[in-house]
Amino acid sequence: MIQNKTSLAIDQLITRSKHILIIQAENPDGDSLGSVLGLEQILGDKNKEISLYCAIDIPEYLRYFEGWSRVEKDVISDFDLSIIVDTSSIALLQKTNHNLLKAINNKPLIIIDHHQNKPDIEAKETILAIDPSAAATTQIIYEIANYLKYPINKEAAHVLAFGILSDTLGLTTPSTTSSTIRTLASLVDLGANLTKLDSDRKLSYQKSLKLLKYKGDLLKRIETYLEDQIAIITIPWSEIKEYSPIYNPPMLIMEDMRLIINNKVSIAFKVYDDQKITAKIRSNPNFPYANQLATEFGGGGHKFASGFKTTQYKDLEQLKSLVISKTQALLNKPPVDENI
Ligand SMILES: [Mn+2]
Repeated sequence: MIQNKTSLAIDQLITRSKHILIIQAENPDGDSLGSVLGLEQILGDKNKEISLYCAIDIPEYLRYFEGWSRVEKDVISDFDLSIIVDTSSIALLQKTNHNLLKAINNKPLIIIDHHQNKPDIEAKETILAIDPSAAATTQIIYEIANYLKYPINKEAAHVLAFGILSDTLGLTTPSTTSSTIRTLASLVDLGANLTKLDSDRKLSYQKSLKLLKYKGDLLKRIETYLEDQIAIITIPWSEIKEYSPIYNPPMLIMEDMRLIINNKVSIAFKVYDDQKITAKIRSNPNFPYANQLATEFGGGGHKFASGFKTTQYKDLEQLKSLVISKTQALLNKPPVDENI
């Protein structure tokens, strides 16, 4: 829970501000988008002028969600308060315009976040509203608005619910608590439409017939090694040229590869025409070494999602056998019990 005095301090800053800039970090997701759109509604109803900023484009998979296009990359400077949502780490604001960062530093700042890390963003006057026990930033926004008796209109309730469902994968992650569910229940009372959220999300899965047939080709080409523990797909340059502008080919089948019985790690190679080869690595919870594997080849990432790029290999077969042997070494590490 956010302390009452924090909410009251937030209220004071908002009351004395006219133009508020709301910022997402460089990894926008459903929760951060729901947070900015929810705040846009709630603070808009308090007669504030609102601008939404994100240094990078909102990813395609979120664009079915109405309102995403109001998030801008343009830098504004005439705001008098900024609010950063869903991160408190400066490492996620590296692409943010330098002048904008300076302006943020010189004005009051509110950070609303639910991540565990130690906050390292600081401005002239900073209020931290951070609660790692919350399953989503939108949950915290609801709690603050509710405490301050700020009206939460139907649209706000809908987008805040979207944030919760998105970060909790539909209330199924270990971060989901009874208070997450109570918040969602209140948002439903206020007009969030869960049926619409789900049908909109399913619409975003629609693909052209051409892409669906191409996915069929890719499925047939999956190779597996070491009793299906490793699954590999290779995308040649001709297909990168043809399909990448409409869809990133590995994303068509990597989830299916992970569902192969015994699979621990899935790798998609893209082979370019200039000796560049990229690898996207996704692993299951029993193989939390995706980043270690990528690091061996000059890349990086997270325990279950990583990647690398190389120009050192003339042919893919050489790289592939090296990747397989490095993976085998990691497979031989003692088993770990990992929570996701
Ligand atoms: Mn979040």
